[in-house]
Amino acid sequence: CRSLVSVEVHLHPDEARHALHAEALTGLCHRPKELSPKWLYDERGSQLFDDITRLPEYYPTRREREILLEHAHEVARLSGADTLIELGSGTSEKTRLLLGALRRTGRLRRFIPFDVSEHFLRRAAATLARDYPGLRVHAVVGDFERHLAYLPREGRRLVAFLGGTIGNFKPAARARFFQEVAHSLAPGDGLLLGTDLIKDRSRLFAAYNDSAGVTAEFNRNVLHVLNRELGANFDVNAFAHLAPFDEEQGWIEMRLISQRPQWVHLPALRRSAHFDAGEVLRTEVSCKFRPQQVESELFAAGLHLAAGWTDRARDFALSLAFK
Ligand code: AVJ
Repeated sequence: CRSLVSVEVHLHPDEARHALHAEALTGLCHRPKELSPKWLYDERGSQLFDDITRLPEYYPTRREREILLEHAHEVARLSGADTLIELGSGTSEKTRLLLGALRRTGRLRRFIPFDVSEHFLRRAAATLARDYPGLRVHAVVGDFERHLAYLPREGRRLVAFLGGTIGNFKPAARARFFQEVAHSLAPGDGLLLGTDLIKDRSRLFAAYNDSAGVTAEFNRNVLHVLNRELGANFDVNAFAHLAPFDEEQGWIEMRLISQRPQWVHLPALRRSAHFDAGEVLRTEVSCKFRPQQVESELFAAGLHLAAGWTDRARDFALSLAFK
């Protein structure tokens, strides 16, 4: 029998390495020094993030699952979709809630996981094809900031962007991203968006500064990535983790703080970077939203909110919008 799994690659490993070089170069010259959060997710980083999702303080994953458990069937019904596209498919359990609900409408035909990691995609695609007989799984390897135009065009599509990952975009990049999603959708296609909501500051803080120190390990792991990929010599233990909430920007900001003055050598970039004592390297922003803000930002991109749900604690929101 013919396999129902296929893989399409738009982002090759050498290209990803080149992007890391370029971004590290600009980011380490930037004031404050800054790195893109996508470099947090090598194999160990992905494992650490998985551990984070089970921490008592880290509520977003549980809240989003709670919303999906309760409302996936409405999402499926309202979307009328036969094709589920998942951007950044790091969430196979939530994927299954959506696939199950779509299958029960009797329309589901295709699942298109879209992710930067070919290795991860191949594994996930094979498992899902096995567990959903008849489902065509077409994995697309790409960067959702650059390759959305390559998304397959056939079928009535529902694009899911879950987990609050949209929070990693700063406002300008977020507006660009919504516009690109809108551009790649046809009338009737939908976007299902997960956003973390503004809440009590102490709970926000605790979620990103957990007492077991897993988030700190996750954050510092990016220095291991730079050591390996750029031949750098970061002294990982000379950087402390802190993730405060920036009231003005409305985002949690993950920082690595140099504990002493130090030089770091980056042979692959042919340069060295100096860190003052107390100097900050920003590794991620994670924006927190008001529900009204999500609706108006989607609207500005030409996407119309059809329904929105939150969990009982109003910690997290799922929004369903159509073009
Ligand atoms: C995967 C981007 C949604 O912002 O909450 C978790 C990543 N960073 N703890 C988030 C993260 C620190 C997470 N996202």
